[in-house]
Amino acid sequence: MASESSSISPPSSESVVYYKEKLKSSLPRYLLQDTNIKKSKTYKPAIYKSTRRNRQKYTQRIEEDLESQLIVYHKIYEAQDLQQFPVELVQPRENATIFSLARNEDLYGMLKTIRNFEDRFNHNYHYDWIFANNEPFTENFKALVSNMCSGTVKFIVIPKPMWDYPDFIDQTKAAESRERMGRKGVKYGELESYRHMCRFFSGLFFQMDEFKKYKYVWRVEPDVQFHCNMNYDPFKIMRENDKVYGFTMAPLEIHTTVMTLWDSTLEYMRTFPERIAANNNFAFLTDDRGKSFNMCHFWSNFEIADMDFYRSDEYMHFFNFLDKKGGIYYERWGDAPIHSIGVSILLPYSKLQYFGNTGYYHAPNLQCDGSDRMFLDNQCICDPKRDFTWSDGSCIPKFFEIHGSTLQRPEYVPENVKYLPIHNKNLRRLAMKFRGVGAWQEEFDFPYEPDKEDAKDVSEIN
Ligand SMILES: Nc1nc2c(ncn2[C@@H]2O[C@H](COP(=O)(O)OP(=O)(O)O)[C@@H](O)[C@H]2O)c(=O)[nH]1
Ligand SMILES: [Mg+2]
Repeated sequence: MASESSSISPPSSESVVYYKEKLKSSLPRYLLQDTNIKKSKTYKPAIYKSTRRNRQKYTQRIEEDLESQLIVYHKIYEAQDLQQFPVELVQPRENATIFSLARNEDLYGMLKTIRNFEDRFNHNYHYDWIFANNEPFTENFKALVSNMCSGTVKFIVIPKPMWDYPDFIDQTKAAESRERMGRKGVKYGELESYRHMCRFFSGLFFQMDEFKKYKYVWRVEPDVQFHCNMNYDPFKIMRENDKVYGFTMAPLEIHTTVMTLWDSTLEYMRTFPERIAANNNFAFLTDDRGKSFNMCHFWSNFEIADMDFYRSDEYMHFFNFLDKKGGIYYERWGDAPIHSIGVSILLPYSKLQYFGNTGYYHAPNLQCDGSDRMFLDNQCICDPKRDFTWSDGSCIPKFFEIHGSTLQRPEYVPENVKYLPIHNKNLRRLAMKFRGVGAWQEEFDFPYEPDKEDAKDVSEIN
């Protein structure tokens, strides 16, 4: 396989300056529509070209929106404003949407995030933004949020079956487990809603009608921050490089929430070896050749994904298998480990994309890596000393170590930064002893990239 670099090079500063000057002189004006779009004669999408074909298309879109009984707010850009933009600034966009799940009480955290996300990225693209809630959003939420977004905004009430127990779950058992985990102080252990949320993200959201027309989604949570500009379109990176899953950070899962997730994963791999991808990312998930889960997972509060994969038989078969095990409710399996395991065993690792230098922050972790040049070009305001990505508790170094033969880690990362198997005291001791040499990894025959034959071996390991 050809060598590929996973770091993103921002566009030249000349072009950034050019964009900025253009933006200053031609900021788009917009109108905030009220919900009664049927009466509106001025409806136009964010990127509007006044041709007969477009008019027909968008009239049809209004009708579809009304049919689906959604409350839809649209920002209206006047065509002449857009024409002043450099073409690259607004077009072409990728077939993608931003997505936030939020409660009404998340309003101010959401506004803070939107303001920041628009300033750092989306004012260049005006990507659509979908907001979903298990309850109706208040008028106040919709008005303030719409006012902050630069693209078309949609508010969705999640259909009840997508935020409820499936038939096969024993709700008494689930309640007992919540009570027990709550008593033990497991984070979110007592929360029913948290489990519905995890299931919704794991296997459901992309099936909602509103998502069907989009290929890519970028998940953004209330209260997260971006401390660097994104002077490029990550969706474009995904498409041009045929990537399926984009991530920033990879911390360790709380092991008490996934007590049997690994057993179920191995059972899946044993039962359906033909479904396991060659050259996959399995080795990322384990430090002992598959015996145990090392708790490494991509932190899904930042996630850029190709939803065609989520909607595929490959992923849905895997999700349904795990769903039936009941661990989402009887334990507290999160969407982050479920997505991470899914993309790691069902896809070649070359489909996974690390996004560096975003300055992304979700409490308590910060991604603040990058070269000096990137810090300048992207106007980062985070402290690199607080970077979690390449620190001891992070699994990102492991991702690059195990795929080192074909995947170059970013040049700016010092050579002495190594993955430490945090979750396992014995392995950690071994790694500390041989730190910098990588001998502990040889002990376990790394890099380990199981192909279909290897997947069968997993049964022998266990
Ligand atoms: N609508 C709705 N959103 C929720 C609920 N619980 C969590 N969320 C959203 O789900 C995402 C993850 O929840 P969060 O509390 O941040 O969990 P954490 O990131 O794992 O600590 C955030 O976007 C929340 O706004 C809920 O009960 N209803
Ligand atoms: Mg969160």
